[in-house]
Amino acid sequence: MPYPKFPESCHSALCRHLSPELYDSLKGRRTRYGYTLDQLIRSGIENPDSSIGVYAGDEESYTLFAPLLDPIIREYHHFDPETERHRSDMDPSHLKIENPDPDNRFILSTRIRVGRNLHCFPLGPNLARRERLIVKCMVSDTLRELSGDLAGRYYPLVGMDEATKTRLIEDHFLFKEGDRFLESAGLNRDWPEGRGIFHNNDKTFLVWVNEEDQLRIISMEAGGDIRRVFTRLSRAVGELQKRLTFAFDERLGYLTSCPTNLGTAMRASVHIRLPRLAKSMDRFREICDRHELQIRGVHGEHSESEGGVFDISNRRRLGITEVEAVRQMSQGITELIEEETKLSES
Ligand code: ADP
Ligand code: IOM
Repeated sequence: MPYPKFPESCHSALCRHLSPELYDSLKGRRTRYGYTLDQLIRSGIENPDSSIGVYAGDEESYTLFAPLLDPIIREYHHFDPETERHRSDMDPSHLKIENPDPDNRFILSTRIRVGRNLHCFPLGPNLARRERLIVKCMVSDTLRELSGDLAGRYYPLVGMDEATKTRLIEDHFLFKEGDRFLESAGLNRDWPEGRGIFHNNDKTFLVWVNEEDQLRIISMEAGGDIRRVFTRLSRAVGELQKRLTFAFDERLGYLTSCPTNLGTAMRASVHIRLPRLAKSMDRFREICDRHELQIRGVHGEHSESEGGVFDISNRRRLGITEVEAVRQMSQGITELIEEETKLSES
């Protein structure tokens, strides 16, 4: 393939960092699992409105294609992969925060997820059909061993009726189907085979299997008790990591298919109602930028806000511990609530 043409309107990290010279120097490379530059960048080329536009196919992609990926990682996470090392801390006793909205006036729900992939397998974009099924069996068998409040059931997507699927998606429990960014990255191959969702009775602990990452481990509940959601997540991840070996790199932390998720692979978010700030977007963005928070719509990435409700989460995931990322999110949310309250009184 020749050097790709990006439209004028394209602002993705890919189009800003891939020069014709860099493309030529990397185009002949192939990882041991056979992943190429063209596969790595396909999503960003087919979807010029991507924010990033690259997906790694395996652990080695992060070293073999480092001349493209390192600058993207540096820019997104403010972390230098050449000189720094990631640190992890999921110990809830280190998280000293209060519920920013104890009267439930603003926060509808809190959700914290981490992405994980199994060591010794390629990442999702480069996973063969048989490997995906093995991953599914390993993960669902492991989940069956959980007990107490983490015990639940695995529901395969194959055979799930449309009404159940739609309800789970609308209630924010299940991933959407047919995401074009993932489609171009090869993440939707053989859909829906090998995909599914595990959840406990209360739907406060969930695991997505074989979506953008092989596992998305999720803790969520109504309201703003961020610490309780984090504590449950930390316990669940601890139980799973006793039984499964996750892809991890000393430098880059947990390895994920999208470089925005490296490190903690954690996105801690609240769904929050901020109708007045929604009318002062400059002020809203300024507060979020200062706290390194990302604004998404109510149906996740690439969706719009509805009724003044936003999904606000930590933006950085690498070079920051899990505890620090949650604390940062909580502090930003506290300031957003203060500002919304001021606007309603003025
Ligand atoms: P991810 O966080 O897994 O990268 P998305 O941004 O696509 O992916 O979000 C996945 C789903 O989780 C969406 O349905 C989204 O609305 C839901 N979600 C995210 N944050 C919250 C929250 N705080 N409360 C309830 N649902 C949430
Ligand atoms: N994580 C991924 N879905 N995203 C950053 C896609 C993109 O817009 O590049």
